[in-house]
Amino acid sequence: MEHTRRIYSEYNAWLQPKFYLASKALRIRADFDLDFIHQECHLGLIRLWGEIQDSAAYTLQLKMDDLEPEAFSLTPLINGFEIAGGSKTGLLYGVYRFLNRLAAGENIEKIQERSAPQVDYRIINHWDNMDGHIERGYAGHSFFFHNHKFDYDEERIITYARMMASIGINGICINNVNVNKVSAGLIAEPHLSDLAELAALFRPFGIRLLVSVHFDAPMIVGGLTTSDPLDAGVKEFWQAQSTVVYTKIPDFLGYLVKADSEFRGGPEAFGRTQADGANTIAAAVAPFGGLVFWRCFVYNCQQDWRDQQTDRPMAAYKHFQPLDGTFDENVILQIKNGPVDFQTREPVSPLFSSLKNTREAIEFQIAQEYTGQQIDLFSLAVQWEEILTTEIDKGKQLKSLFGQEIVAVTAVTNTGNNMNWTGNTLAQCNLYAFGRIAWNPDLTAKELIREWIQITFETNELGCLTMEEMLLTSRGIYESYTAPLGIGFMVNPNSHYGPNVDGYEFSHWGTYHRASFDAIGVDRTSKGTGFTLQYPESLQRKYDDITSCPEELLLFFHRVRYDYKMKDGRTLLQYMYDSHFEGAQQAEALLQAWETLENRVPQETFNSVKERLKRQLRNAREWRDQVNTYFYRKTGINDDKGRQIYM
Ligand code: GCW
Repeated sequence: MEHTRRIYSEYNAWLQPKFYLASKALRIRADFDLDFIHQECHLGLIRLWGEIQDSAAYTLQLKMDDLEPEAFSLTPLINGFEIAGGSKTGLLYGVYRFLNRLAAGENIEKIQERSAPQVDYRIINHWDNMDGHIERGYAGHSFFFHNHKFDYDEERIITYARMMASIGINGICINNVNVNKVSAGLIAEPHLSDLAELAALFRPFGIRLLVSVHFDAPMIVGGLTTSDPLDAGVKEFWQAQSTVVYTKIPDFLGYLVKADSEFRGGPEAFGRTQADGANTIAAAVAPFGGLVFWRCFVYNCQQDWRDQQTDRPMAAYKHFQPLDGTFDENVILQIKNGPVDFQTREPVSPLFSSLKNTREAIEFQIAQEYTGQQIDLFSLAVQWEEILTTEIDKGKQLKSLFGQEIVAVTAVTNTGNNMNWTGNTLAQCNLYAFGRIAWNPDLTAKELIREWIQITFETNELGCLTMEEMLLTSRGIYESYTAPLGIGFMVNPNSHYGPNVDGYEFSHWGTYHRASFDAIGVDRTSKGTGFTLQYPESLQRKYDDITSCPEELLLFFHRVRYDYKMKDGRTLLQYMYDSHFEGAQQAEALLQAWETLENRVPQETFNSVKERLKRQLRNAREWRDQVNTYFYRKTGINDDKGRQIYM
């Protein structure tokens, strides 16, 4: 037991002992074949109660019941409690949910819940490279790989699997979508045997593994001269190699593919369509019940900034919408939540409303690439709630597609080998919220944030409220001192942290704000680039008309003069100035709020979060000054309130 406690306490995250409730006398009863779940339950209760005194009087009953496969129910009984699941995995979810609710301080007699996930696949994507470096990783190195091979601490993997299962994750893709020559070999020996061993560690937790595969694997791994998906030899390669994979790992979930995207090979290089590419690989895994997650992040990343015709957000739709209905049943198109690239604010990708006969996965990014890099505070739950409740067609919200066209929810994770998993302890909240929202998109940001705080910290109501307020406001604060109104980017090239207004303005990535002396933004209306035409008519009209376009997306859809009057009467320019001055001030308020939590959270957590909030404040001031100076120099117009702008 000592040993197990050590695992829990070393890795500071939910499901770790934040406090011991008084030990409880109870007996756990389970069907004879539920050993593993019984153990997990026992372990969790020991964690919370210090010890369990065996007594027949109070019984915790674990059982299988007639529920949907992954569903569970939690029911208090007279002198006992019942956790039931529609399958072993369902029961395991029930056990973790029960433990988490106890950890949040709830009274066992009041815990009652019945729950089933709305989508079948809830998946974490790691962008881990086999050399150990994580692309867009802000919490240390990979805990799977080191030095071009598998290299992991088994205990950490088990703790991780438990953590992920406790929020309902059932699929994990362990390597970066940017597959290189080494990781292309994950589907072949010698790596495949190691992959099988790792899969075995996750299996008891109901988690199936996937890997990102290289579209050119037929050449890299198979030694062929082509990867043309319609070539007979290429088809044979995928079939033979997949047979090898499934022989080793019969419950392998499948492949994730980034093709024709950011210098990656793909079907279009051979004059074939995205469907040709996806279907060839899908046919190879279909006999084994495998899936192909095919990313829609396809655009021209070699654009000339002089070219005003090409509009990057339009690309995914252009490539995929015409192919609707032509993908095999086991292909799932994986679509980023917005049409550009995980910015602080974007509209919802028009692919969601326009693909009618294709199975889809929505892809979020928990790794805070453009949202503060786990230095600046940014609660993604707030952003996700907005996205999921966005209207995508006459009164229909995006989340209504869950369990319909959207069969999977995926996200790029924010974890690494830092002791606390996510670098910034408060960023754990995003990881937790992702799993919960993938399970149930009706949960609000406020609920998710509160749950996580209560499970993770032992603090009084005031402490909880302080943290809750910090997290709830964090997204708006970050947005206001960076690139608000949907304009996006303005970041330092490559690192994507810190301000650089023209950092991407004359580059080939297609992300231009096109600021001049009198206006800023790209006209994406039906009279401009035509992007809005990719939406159903009601939305197209809403976005086209500058007066009905949601103001927070103003500069995503419209090119606007600086003297344009915003809804509250301020000019656009004044709005920009205010936003940056106020955002930097609020960043300071975040730091002050955190300072009130000293002695209410573990000292180490207090110190490291404080350090990050100080860095955030420096960052916010830098953004404020660079952006304000930039617009002052373009326009020569002063701030109404006469605050300091550097000339
Ligand atoms: O936002 C970009 C990132 C790349 C990433 C790419 C993608 C893994 O900057 O690092 O590549 O998106 O989603 O494929």
